[in-house]
Parts: sequence; C-alpha cells; structure tokens
Amino acid sequence: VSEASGRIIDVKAAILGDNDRAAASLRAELAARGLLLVGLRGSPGSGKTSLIEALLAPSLGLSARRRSAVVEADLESRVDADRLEARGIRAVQLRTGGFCHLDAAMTAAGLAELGLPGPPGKAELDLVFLENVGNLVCTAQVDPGAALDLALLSVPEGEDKPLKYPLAFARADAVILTKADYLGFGDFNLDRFVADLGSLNASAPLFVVSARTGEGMARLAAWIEGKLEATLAGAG
Ligand SMILES: Nc1nc2c(ncn2[C@@H]2O[C@H](COP(=O)(O)OP(=O)(O)O)[C@@H](O)[C@H]2O)c(=O)[nH]1
Ligand SMILES: [Mg+2]
Repeated sequence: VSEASGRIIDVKAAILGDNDRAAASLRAELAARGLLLVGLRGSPGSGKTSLIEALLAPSLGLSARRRSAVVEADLESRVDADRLEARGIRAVQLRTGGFCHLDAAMTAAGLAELGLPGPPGKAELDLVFLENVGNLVCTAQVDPGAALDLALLSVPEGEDKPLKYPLAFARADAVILTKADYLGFGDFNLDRFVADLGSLNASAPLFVVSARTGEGMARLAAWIEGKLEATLAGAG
C-alpha cells in the first residue's frame, strides 16, 4: 500500500513540477514584454470580482493610465466576464469544466484570447488581472504564472482561515482583507489575524479594503502601480 501511494505522490510531484516550469517561463516572457499579470485567489464570494471592479474604476486612475484587461476563471458560466464587460472592462472567461484551479497552460489560453503575449517588443496591455477559481486549497498548490499572487480573505469568513489554510497565505505576495465595512459588526479579530499572518508570511503586505466604501483601495492601487512601473522599467 505504501509503495502504491508513493507512486501516486510521485505523479503529483511530476505534474506540479511540469506546471512550475511552464509558469516560470510564462512569467519571464510576460516580464520581458512589460506586462504585469496580477493573480487573485480566494474563496467563492470573497470579493475577487468586486475588487477588480473597484481597482479598475475610473476614479482610481489605474485604468486611465494603464491598458488593462481581466481573465476570469470559473467552473462554469460567463457571469463574471459579462459583469466586467457591462462596466466597460475588457474581460475573457475561462471555463475550467470542474477543475478547482488554474494552471499555467490555462492562463496562457486566457491571455491568448487577449492576443497576448503578442509579437516581441512591448505588450499591447500593461496590466491583466487573473481571477482564479473560488477556492483556498488547490489554487494555492498550482502556480498559474502570475507575477503577483494576491490572497483574499473577506471579513465574514473569519480570522482563523490563515491557520486552517496556511499555504493559501504563506505563498502570497500580498494579502487582501476584503469587506472591511463589516469590521466592527461581527467578531472578526483583526489583531489575531495580523499575528497569524505574520507567523506564516512576514514579507507580504496586508491591505484592508472595502469595495463597498472604497476604503484602502487607493493604497492598494498605488502598490500595484509601483509594481507596474518596476515591470515596465525591467522589460527588455
Ligand atoms: N459589504 C461588502 N460586500 C462586498 C464587498 N465586496 C464584495 N461584496 C459582495 O460579496 C459578494 C461576492 O462578491 P464577488 O466580487 O462576486 O466575489 P467573488 O466570488 O470572490 O468574485 C457580492 O454580493 C458582493 O456585492 C465589500 O467590500 N463589502
Ligand atoms: Mg468572481
């Protein structure tokens, strides 16, 4: 039995290894063209699409200064892409057909729908948001090839989630606490959340935001803008 399960683990490691290589090469190619791909991960309903809408709202300036688009991923439907397009945001929808995460090949397929990466030289877009399937488990295990990995948790989900889903937060480049407008109405313990996050991931900045009130959005948009400038400066 242990030999059989050993073989299963080897297969998983090999598949993940292949994906890691594909994700790294996609990331390098996009960086060379000056395109910033920002991945978002979080549970269903954690506010991923709302965060993208808020960040690309004309009032923040990110969408005015930068050519942007969104790749959406869900098990089924075009709901999120339609929702973004209704707001004038260019979006393509990937249907994973039951898969609980995006891998690098799926990301590349979504980018191809946007005509990316395109011919050598500067990309035609500066900024693409990649909304992963709603899930805190598989999305943390499989690298979709984004340059920035944002892990979202919404206040109603509770402050204990980093302890229960450590990988989801440990590998993130930034952690976004969404629906901050609910802080103070329930029993979310922000101090405990910050302490637990710090023990899992000391380097990721935390952004406390609300798509409803706009709280924290300008700071997050400015952080992304800084990453965009670094990407453009480093492009070959
Ligand atoms: N109160 C509040 N509700 C929010 C906020 N952001 C999203 N929501 C709501 O949460 C629900 C799920 O949001 P959505 O963006 O679709 O989540 P996704 O499944 O992660 O993409 C929707 O009803 C949103 O209106 C927020 O900042 N505050
Ligand atoms: Mg969504």
